[in-house]
Amino acid sequence: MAHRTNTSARDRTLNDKALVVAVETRERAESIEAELAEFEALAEAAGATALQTIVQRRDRVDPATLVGSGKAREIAELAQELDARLLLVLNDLRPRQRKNLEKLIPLPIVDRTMLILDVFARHARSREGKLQVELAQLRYRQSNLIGVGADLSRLGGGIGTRGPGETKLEVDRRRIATRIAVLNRLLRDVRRQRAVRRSAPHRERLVALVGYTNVGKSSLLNALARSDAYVADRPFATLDPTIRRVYLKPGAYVRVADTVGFITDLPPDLVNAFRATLEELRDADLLLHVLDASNAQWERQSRAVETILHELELDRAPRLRIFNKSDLRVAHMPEADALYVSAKTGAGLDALRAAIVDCFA
Ligand SMILES: Nc1nc2c(ncn2[C@@H]2O[C@H](COP(=O)(O)OP(=O)(O)OP(=O)(O)O)[C@@H](O)[C@H]2O)c(=O)[nH]1
Ligand SMILES: [Mg+2]
Repeated sequence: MAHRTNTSARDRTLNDKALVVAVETRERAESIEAELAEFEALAEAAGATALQTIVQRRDRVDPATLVGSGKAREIAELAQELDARLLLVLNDLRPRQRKNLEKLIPLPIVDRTMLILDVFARHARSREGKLQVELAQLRYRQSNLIGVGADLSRLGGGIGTRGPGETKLEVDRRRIATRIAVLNRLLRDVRRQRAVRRSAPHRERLVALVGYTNVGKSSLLNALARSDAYVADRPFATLDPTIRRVYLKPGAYVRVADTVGFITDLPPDLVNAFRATLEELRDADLLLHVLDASNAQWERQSRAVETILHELELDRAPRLRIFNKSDLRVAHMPEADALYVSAKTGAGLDALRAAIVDCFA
């Protein structure tokens, strides 16, 4: 397995102490708790520790500084008191808001998109995955006018600066465009090679597991194929697609593809990164949309997945909805007639195999 080259940068960030800041507008009131919990899980997956979370309630975000400027000064003081090294902001930041906030709070500011990109940078394994993440990071910096030279040296290789290549830290704004062109060329080559491999004919049908991150897609693949794909209790454990052969009934096998998990408000540049990784999905004869039966937010997650499938024009393939982790939630089943399985205990897997057979009958 390939390893990231900048281990030292990763180790250094393990102790990144962060303040989490969010503005709760009225339309966000209902989901803010869940959004913050997910945001903190992302922070953790990126190697940061949330020291404290500051939520400001406002009718709308401040167009100049996101939070009110008084609040921003409070945050600056708190950051100093707690010796925070990083400001993690849940809301989307406009370039102007970022610039003004940076003036008031002398900390590197990392928004949700940068955090997600960072988790990806940290965990991408394949060459294509690494190239994609670096490209998405550079494009995001470019379009949000996030300083590179000065900012990066100030960040010192911490969260929000980590890229799959060490040299990335030295890349300055003028060279970003050149690097983007190089990455695009390299990606085209990698994809061309993969397209050749993919076009090899297969007799067996292709079934793809899709779903929100951390619902148990890889676990389910392992349970079905008796394999050992990587599983972890954190967002974005899987970044590279894996395909395994799965037995359905005597003489009948399918190929099952595991894919990268989805998340709400997936950054557009990452959708593009997904687009390539998820090419396998285009060939799928059936999508298994995996839901987490133990998660109170399963409906919100389900909607996010459906939206992304639609954006990627992947919503034409037949779909089966499957509630995983049924071992954790026996009393309160979200839908009476849905398929309930547990990758952990193996419950419902025979019914799932039969359902797949039916789809292809
Ligand atoms: N109790 C229980 N836990 C499960 C079950 N299936 C998966 N898990 C746990 O859920 C966590 C996430 O599992 P993964 O298989 O990595 O989930 P994933 O959907 O592949 O996640 P990403 O690749 O990050 O998108 C792990 O801690 C698993 O052990 C299940 O049926 N029951
Ligand atoms: Mg996975």
